[in-house]
Amino acid sequence: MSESAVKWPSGRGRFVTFEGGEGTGKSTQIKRLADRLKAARMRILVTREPGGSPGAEIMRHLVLSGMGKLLGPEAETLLFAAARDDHVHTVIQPALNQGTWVLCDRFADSTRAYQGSLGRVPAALINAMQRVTIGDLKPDLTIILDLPVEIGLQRAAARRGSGTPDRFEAEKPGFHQGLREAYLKIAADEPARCVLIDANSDPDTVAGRIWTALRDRLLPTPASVVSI
Ligand code: T5A
Repeated sequence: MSESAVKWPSGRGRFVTFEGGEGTGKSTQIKRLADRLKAARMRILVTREPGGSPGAEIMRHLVLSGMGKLLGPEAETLLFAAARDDHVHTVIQPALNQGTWVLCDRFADSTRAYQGSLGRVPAALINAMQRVTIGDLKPDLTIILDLPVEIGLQRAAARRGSGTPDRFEAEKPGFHQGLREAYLKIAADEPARCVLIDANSDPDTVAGRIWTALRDRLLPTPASVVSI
């Protein structure tokens, strides 16, 4: 089905998040999806976490430089939460209210996977922070890109070149394997919201899988198709 044959839902925008381990191709695929949706004359906002608003970008620098790690897992999680609070209230929610579709590179599942499953921050604390930062806001669709850890890390290293690995890229291979498993569990626990995408193919093939998932999940009825 071409984009021109689709009657896109109107009203509030849709919130689509991309998740996965390091180097799984989130940024690459968000850009491709945004280009395709823009070609269909959709209003699209591409954003990211940590970051996405001026205040949250400052927090991004703190956590990715490793300064947050020095404070311990709970405090580091609070930094991510503070960044998310600003991002949700100043950028994501207003855009959705105006009918813009928001494509976000990482969101609350990253906190569950990185800080919850691997950092051992208690779920009760993460849930409490989530109530404050995002309230009832939930992604309409979460694309989880799945890739063997060694391939993701190779891709991330190739992209980085001679640059220094950030705070999470520098973690040991066991951390990244645990991360992959945490995401597989999130996908299995919430199948209505999450789609697991095999990211171990060329970018065009992965983009095709994502497009199919988006079409099936967010344009589910034949009534969405306009004859041309
Ligand atoms: N974090 C974040 C938390 O701990 N808690 C939180 O709550 C949040 C929100 C953010 C870090 O913060 C942590 C998680 C992260 O460690 P980041 O710099 O934003 O860090 O980086 P990541 O989100 O991890 O993303 P990456 O930059 O590692 O990679 P992407 O976006 O998944 O991958 P991408 O698209 O940049 O691709 C990587 C390389 O692979 C190539 C690309 O060209 C690029 O060179 N590539 C492919 N090559 C072959 N085949 C394909 N299909 C390819 N797709 C892409």
